[in-house]
Amino acid sequence: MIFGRSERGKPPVEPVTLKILVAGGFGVGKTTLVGAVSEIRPLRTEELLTEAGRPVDDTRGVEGKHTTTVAMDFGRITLREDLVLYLFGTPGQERFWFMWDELSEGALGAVVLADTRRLEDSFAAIDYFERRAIPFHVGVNCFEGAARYPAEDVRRALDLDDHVPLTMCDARDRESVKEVLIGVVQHAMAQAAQRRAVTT
Ligand SMILES: Nc1nc2c(ncn2[C@@H]2O[C@H](COP(=O)(O)OP(=O)(O)OP(=O)(O)O)[C@@H](O)[C@H]2O)c(=O)[nH]1
Ligand SMILES: [Mg+2]
Repeated sequence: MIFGRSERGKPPVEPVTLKILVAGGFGVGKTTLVGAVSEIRPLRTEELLTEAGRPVDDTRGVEGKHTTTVAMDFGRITLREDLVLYLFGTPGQERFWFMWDELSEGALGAVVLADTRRLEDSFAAIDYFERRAIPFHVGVNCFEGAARYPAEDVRRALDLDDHVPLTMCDARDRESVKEVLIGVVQHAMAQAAQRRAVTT
C-alpha cells in the first residue's frame, strides 16, 4: 500500500514550537501582522471602539480604526517543517496591559512594532521586554503617508541598545512579516547562546 508520495520511509518530523509575542503601541498593526502570516484562521478578540471608550482610548493618528484588541491575537506559522511559531498579539491599549504578564509566560522572544508617527507609543513595550530580558526585534511598520527615516535615526529615537535588531516592515505583507519573525528567532537564539557561554 502507498501512503503519500515520496514521504515513505521518512520518519515524521516533530517540529519545535516556539512562542513569540507581538507587541507595540495602540493601532500599530499587531492584529494585522498576525493575520498576514497565520496559516490558521487567527483568533482575534476585537471589540468596537465605542463612544464609551472615548475618554480613555487615544485614537489620534489612527482615526480610521474602528476596533481594538481587548485580550489577544493568536496565530501560527510554520517557518520550516521542523520549526513552528505560535504568535501571540498583545492588546495595545494601556487599560489591557494586565494581560501581558499572562501572555509573555514561556515566550522565546517578541516583535515590537513601531509607527514613526507615534514612536513614543512603543516605549512601554520596549521597556517591558528590556526589564524581563526577553529578546525582541523592532519592526518599523511603514504606513503609507508616514515619513520614512533612516533606521539609525529610529534606533536613536527609540533609545535602543546596539544589539537590538531593527528592520523596516509592512505588517500586511506576508514575506515582510516572515523576515521580521526570522529576525526575532535568530536574535533570541544568539542571545541564548551568549548567555550559555557566559554561564559555562
Ligand atoms: N497603510 C497601512 N495600514 C496598516 C498597516 N498595518 C495596519 N494597518 C491598518 O491600521 C489599522 C490598525 O491595525 P491593527 O492591526 O488593528 O492594530 P493593532 O496594533 O492590533 O491595534 P490594537 O490592538 O488596538 O492596539 C488597521 O485599520 C489596519 O488595516 C500598514 O502596514 N499599512
Ligand atoms: Mg490588535
